[in-house]
Amino acid sequence: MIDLSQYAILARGYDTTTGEIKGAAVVRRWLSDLRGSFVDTQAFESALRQSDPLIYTVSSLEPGKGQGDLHYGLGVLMPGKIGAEYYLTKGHFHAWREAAEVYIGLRGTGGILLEEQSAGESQIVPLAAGTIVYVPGHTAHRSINTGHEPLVYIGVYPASAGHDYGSIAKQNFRKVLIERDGHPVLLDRTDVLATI
Ligand code: PAN
Ligand code: ZN
Repeated sequence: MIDLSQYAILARGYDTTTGEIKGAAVVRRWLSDLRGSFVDTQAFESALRQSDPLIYTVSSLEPGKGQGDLHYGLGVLMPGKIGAEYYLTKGHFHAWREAAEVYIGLRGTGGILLEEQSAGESQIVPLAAGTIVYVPGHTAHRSINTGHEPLVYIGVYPASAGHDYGSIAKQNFRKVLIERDGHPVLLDRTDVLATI
């Protein structure tokens, strides 16, 4: 029998402006934490010389660590660009590669860049207020804000998923989402690098 009293608070209030979930641990990522994530390293370094803004926060809750448990987090990703590339999260594979995730868009406009590990397929899937995105296992995922207000979403994933940032830190995503003529376009990283 499950002892419901062990889950001190079953319902949590959350704030889509501050990114706060009551009682949740908060991770804050500043621009300086994202060295190596953006395609245009010169634009990155010059932006960082100006200031080191907060790019995103994630408030996470881990109610249990059992096989069937779920963890979830509220992400708030600010609007902005480095060079022509929109603000983004670091992105990761789940350490347990089979682990999938559901993203629920609450506010703002953007996308999730998905990259399948072995087939090498990349796709940008719209993530915005009123959309739900399913991230399959074996797929790297990165949130990107293409709008003018914070992109706010909840991600729910198996407790045993774990986060593998190392693979992305080593080779990054193959595609980049950049602004061209006021619109987002998904391009090969190597092609964009050749034009910088
Ligand atoms: C999300 C992410 C969140 C921040 O909750 O953790 O969008 O991105 P990074 O973890 O890549 O910095 C998720 O996918 N959790 O598994
Ligand atoms: Zn994830």
